[in-house]
Amino acid sequence: MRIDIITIFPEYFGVLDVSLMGKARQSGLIDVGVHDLREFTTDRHRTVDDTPYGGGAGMVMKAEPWALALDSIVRADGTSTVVFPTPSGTVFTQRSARELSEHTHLVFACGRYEGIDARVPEYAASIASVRELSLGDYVLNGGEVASMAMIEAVARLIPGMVGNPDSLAEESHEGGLLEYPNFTKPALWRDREVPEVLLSGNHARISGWRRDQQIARTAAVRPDLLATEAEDAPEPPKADR
Ligand code: 6GU
Repeated sequence: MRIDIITIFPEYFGVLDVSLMGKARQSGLIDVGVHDLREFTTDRHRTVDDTPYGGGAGMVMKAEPWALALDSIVRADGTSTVVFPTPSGTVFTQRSARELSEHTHLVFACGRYEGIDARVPEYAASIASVRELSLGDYVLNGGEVASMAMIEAVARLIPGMVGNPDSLAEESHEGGLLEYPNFTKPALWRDREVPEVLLSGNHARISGWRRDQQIARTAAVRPDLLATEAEDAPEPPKADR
C-alpha cells in the first residue's frame, strides 16, 4: 500500500519512522510520502489560507494549493482514495479501517484552521474516491493527529503487519464486543488473584468465561455496541423463533 500525506506540518509525521509503522515501511509493506502543502503555492509568501466568504472567525484553506497537490499525487487511473479528516465527517470505525486497508493508494489531506474550501473535496471526488472521516465527537486543531490515528488503524490490518493474525480477530471491535481482560504471571500479585478459570487449562470454560466478560464489559461501558451487534448478527435458525 502507498500512503501520501498532504500537510502544512510535515514534521508531525516523523513518528511514522518508528515502531510497527517503521518496520512496515522498512519491509516495503507500506510506502509513505509526506508532502508540504506550501510546495504547491505559487505566491512569494506561500499562502495557504484566506478569510472566509460570509465572514466569521478564523481562516479557510485556499482551494488552489490543494488542487495542485492532489493533481500531482492522485493517480490518473482512478485507483486513489482521498481521505479528508474532519469533525464534520462520518465516524471512522474498525469497519472503515478494514475497508481502507483493502485500497492500494490512500491520500490523507490534513486541513488546519477552520477547514478547507468546500469545493476541494468536491474537486477531489472528480479525480478520486473520497472519504470525509471524523475520529469522534470532539474537535482537534487539524487533520494531522486524526490522520495518524487512521493510518495506524489501517496499516496494522494489512496482511503481514502483525506477527499473529489471531491477535487481530480477538481484539475489541472486530467482533462487535470489547475485549476480555488479560493477565500474566504472577498468579498472585499484591493480594490480587488471576481468575481461577484461566489457570484451569479447560479451554471450553476459558472461552465461555472470556465471552461472558466481553458481554459484561460491553454492557457496562458501551451498551450502544450491543445494539449494533444484535443488528449485525445473523438471523437465528427458524426453529429457535
Ligand atoms: Cl478527523 N479532525 C479534526 N480536526 N478534529 C476531529 C476529527 C478530525 N475527529 C474528531 N475531531
